[in-house]
Amino acid sequence: MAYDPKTIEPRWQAYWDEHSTFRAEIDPAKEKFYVLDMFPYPSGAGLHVGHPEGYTATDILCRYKRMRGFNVLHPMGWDSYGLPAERYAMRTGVHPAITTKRNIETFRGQVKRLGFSYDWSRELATTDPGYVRWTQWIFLKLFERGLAYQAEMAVNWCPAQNTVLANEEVKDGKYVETGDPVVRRPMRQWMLRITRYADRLIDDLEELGWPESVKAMQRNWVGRSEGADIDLPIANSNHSITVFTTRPDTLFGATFCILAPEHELLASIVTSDARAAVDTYIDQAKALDETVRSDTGRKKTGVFTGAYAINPANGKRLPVWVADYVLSGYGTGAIMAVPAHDRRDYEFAQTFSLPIIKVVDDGTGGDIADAAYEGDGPMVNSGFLNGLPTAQAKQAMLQWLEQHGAGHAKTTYRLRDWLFSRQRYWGEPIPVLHLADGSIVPLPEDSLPLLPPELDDYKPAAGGEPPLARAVDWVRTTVPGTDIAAVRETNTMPQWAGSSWYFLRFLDPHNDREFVSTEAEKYWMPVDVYVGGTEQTVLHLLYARFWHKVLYDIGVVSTKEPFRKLFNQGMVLAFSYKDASGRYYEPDQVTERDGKYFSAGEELSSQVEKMSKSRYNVVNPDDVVEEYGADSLRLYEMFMGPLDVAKPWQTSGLIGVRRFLERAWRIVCDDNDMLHPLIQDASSYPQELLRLRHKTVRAVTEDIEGLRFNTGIARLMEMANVLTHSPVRPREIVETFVKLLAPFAPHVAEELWGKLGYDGTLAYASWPGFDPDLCVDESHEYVVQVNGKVRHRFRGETGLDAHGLIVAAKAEPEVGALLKGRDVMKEIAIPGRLVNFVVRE
Ligand code: ANZ
Repeated sequence: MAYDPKTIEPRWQAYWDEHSTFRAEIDPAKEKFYVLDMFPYPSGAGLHVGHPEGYTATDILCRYKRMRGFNVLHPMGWDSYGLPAERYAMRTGVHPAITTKRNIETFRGQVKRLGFSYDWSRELATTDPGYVRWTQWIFLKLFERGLAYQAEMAVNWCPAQNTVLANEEVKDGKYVETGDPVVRRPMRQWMLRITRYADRLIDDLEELGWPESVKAMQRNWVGRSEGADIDLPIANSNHSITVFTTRPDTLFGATFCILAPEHELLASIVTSDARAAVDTYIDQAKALDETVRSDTGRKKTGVFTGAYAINPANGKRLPVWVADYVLSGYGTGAIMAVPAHDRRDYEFAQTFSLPIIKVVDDGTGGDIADAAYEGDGPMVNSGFLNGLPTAQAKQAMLQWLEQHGAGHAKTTYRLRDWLFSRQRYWGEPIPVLHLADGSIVPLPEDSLPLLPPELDDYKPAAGGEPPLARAVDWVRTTVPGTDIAAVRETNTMPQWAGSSWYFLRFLDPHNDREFVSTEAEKYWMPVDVYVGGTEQTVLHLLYARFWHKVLYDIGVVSTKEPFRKLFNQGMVLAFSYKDASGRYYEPDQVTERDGKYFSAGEELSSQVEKMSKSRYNVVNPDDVVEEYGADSLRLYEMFMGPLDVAKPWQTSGLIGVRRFLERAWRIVCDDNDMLHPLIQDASSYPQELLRLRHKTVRAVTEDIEGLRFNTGIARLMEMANVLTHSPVRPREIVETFVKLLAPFAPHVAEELWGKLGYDGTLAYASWPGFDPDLCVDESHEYVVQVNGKVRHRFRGETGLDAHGLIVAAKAEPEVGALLKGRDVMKEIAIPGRLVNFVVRE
């Protein structure tokens, strides 16, 4: 008989279930705390040890907060629309709803076996009809407000998958999931006007407790640039080109202009001599991907159009070129080139021997630029701007442009509207009807949800017709309440839709009148802590914040931002083994000798990589639970290292945490699993133990608050070691230890709580406090002298160094009074003994 997770863990999980221990109810008398995990896509592969990393972290925080008296909301659900279920259906004919249901059951079972304190009464899946209804409702609200519209768009079309892809699904001209080539092609699409929220998506980041790096990624994605649109007339024509620049101050330094190859004015301004060369160039450029075109390392190419633009500031003629590094989708698709102060323009000018005129003083003197100087400085060679610093020169030029009708201030964004339609089966149908006259009728709210129709064949049709178009009887319908013929929209929403608002549905998951009650929303929002991986979070956060702001504008949510604090967990990696040819080996084919790895005599290299089936390095949490128990898995997930860094899984580490739990068990129970004799009388505790108790409580409390779980566990291990070897076991200290352990390893803690004589769960037992005076190590008496005379004595931490001792002495109010208004010339500290302040007499 001893610590036996196999019997305790299922028992406590059943207890929590039966007693709804973690059910959260609105309670205005209590302070709320909403902790959210990024909910998983329930893939066929099941849970991966990466998932419980974040889930354990949030669970520790939740269990701790409950013990501190907070009303904690901690829900879990499933992001269950998505392409893998649809692909599986194409291969096997099994309906995605069936696969999804099966996968959710697997996931739920796996998650439950880890003992997380979720309020399972709030479980939801984005594919639930009751959920789809409100996702579609949000779409109707977007449509009503003009935030959803149709457009003929050049889209990323993947011929192999017969589908359109979002920009973020395409990298280097390939579909990131499959590697299939992607081409550009115009098609009718649904778009969401996220660009209208660009400023708020940047400005409202200010108030958030997010990692600076994540905020920076949000800012970059929106990409706000403040500058000007400037009009340059084309010589001998009545055309003019408008350029966008962030540096209107440098207008006097413009020596040529460039149009993007797609620019519509090209056809009208190119001279007949230049036409052939320009056309050839345009054809070449069209074949190139934008990421290639904007690669700064690429050699600059371009062709002169034969046309000249007039610089409005000084009347100079600027040759107009066409070059592919100017993109058609950004700004106006045309630039004024200032080679002295823009690196790309500099290279271009060098390549084609175009003039370079310095207009910002870089402080080196001289007029020749050997490289583009992109910094600020006083203006030179710039007429009325001369001598002005950059910021003022920008203002002065803007004013001049407006007065002369030659331009105006302009803010440009990198953000594009959100391409919101997909030609897929397993997604929320877009809830609108098309009439014969081309008009669009939104479905009435009370007809929602509109679920995808039954189909036998889920493949998109060639040419991009969505699979839903095959359900002819479903497509052909009438406008509800009338006999006007209509056809349904056959595009579906992207997977991002369901995950853009699930944190709101968790607040009131069974409400069938409104998507969240005002009472629940007001009480629970915002999410206090949101934890998830870094992959794909830039867009998820952007989309969720956008929808949230729209909902805020319609008055159904009361906070501008949904997630107050955000934390990204690092990836769980694993060792893999491969031979010189790159072939991977399963771990049980590998043997280790002297730190080297072999398989059948051949030496293998070992590396730490992302887990994947093909590398044979995936760890299944079920196996770990089976062998070591859920509490060990939880502890190990947290003990591997700081939460936010990537770290390799090492099964040997599990043995260590399992031993720690056995030791914890033995602190409370004897060999017969009976409670050890504990001493009750606090006055007979050894001081050392008492101090250890207070120090550990403080450290563990601070570590949990700061999400530094690895160091918190290390403190618990130290405490366990001392208690194990201690000849006496004071009850209060042992109970404190069990409480501190509870958030990390809840099953064993519950069991030990019972052994200590308590009934029921310790989930709401009060978190132990600490006395700061007892958190210092053994204290020691120090002497304070002023000019060599003893003036004060105080108790401080043992072993302070000279600096620490001076700081501690000055912190004494009496010392403050002694030194007040006096000129301290020297501070002399003798560690272990005294501080002498030498003051002017
Ligand atoms: C003149 C100039 C002078 C510029 C100078 C920069 C430095 P961000 O900050 O990324 O918004 N630009 C404008 N439209 C472009 C397009 N469609 N394709 C490629 N480049 C474009 O960059 C704005 C700057 O990028 C603009 O300011 C313009 O070059 C260029 F000393 O205009 B600048």
